Amino acid sequence: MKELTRTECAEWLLTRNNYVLLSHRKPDGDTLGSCAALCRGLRKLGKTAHILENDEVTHLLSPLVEGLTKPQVEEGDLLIAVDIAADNMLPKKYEHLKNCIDLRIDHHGSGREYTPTEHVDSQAAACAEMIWELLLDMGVEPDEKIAEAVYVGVSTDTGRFLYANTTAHTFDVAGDCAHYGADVFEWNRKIFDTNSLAKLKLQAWVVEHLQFLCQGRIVMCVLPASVEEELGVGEDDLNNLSGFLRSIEGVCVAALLRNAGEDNTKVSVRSIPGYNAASICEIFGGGGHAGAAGCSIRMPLAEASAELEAVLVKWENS
Ligand SMILES: [Mn+2]
Repeated sequence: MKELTRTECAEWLLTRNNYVLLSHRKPDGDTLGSCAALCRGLRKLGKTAHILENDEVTHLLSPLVEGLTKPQVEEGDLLIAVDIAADNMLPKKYEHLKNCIDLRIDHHGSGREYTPTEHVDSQAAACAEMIWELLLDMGVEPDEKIAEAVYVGVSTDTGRFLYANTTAHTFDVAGDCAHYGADVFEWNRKIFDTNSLAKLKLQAWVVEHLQFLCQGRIVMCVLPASVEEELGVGEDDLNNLSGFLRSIEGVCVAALLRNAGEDNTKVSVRSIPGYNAASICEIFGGGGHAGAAGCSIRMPLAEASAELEAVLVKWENS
């Protein structure tokens, strides 16, 4: 595997053609914003570039990739994975492509190598931050659409500049995006200041049904599938629900438990600095980051909850 610096990556892209960009499963603002900005930038340079259609793009983010996609790979296309940490993050539909990807551009330091060439910067808060620099290196004059796509990537991967990954450089890139005409207010409103009613009802339910442990330093909530159904919540509404629990004053560790099939429970853990969510999830064979991690417990919801509670209390007291 060959690692490329930014300059080498710019050179790699400038000397080739016919690019197909891949986003990850459950595509977020960063993978789609990065794909959109790179695709537009390459087109500005006279290259042929497309984003491979991803069935899971939500209606909120679909405007980013509008007019840039194509349904399948053609002979002679060069495949680039954008913001995809490991080949198991590829959309199911594109699993057959996993050995054909030419380049990975990514900011996941924990990523697994699966391409012959990669450009990875684990210091970047968002992949879109890397794309912005890469485009400038290639001599692309950013336009409003590119700026908007990069802004969506940078703002979403930093939780609107709240997470610990946010650096001065992240703000610089976001500032540049505003300078080049990104409609920052409109995207912020759409992405961060709009909730479905179902999501707010879910948050209300969670507040009524949570359970504090260890004098309120730990909070747990067990969310049965029947409640999800009753409230009519979708995957988008469940996004970062454990982060919502973590935001309660005094809470150091928050855990949300959900049904994942009859005898399986999905656990999502969030923690503040000084507490390691990943080390809790590793006990159950899961993993993630210090602040955000997940695991599955092969037990029905109630049993898994009792098991996790015992582990959390023991862990907090050790
Ligand atoms: Mn990302």
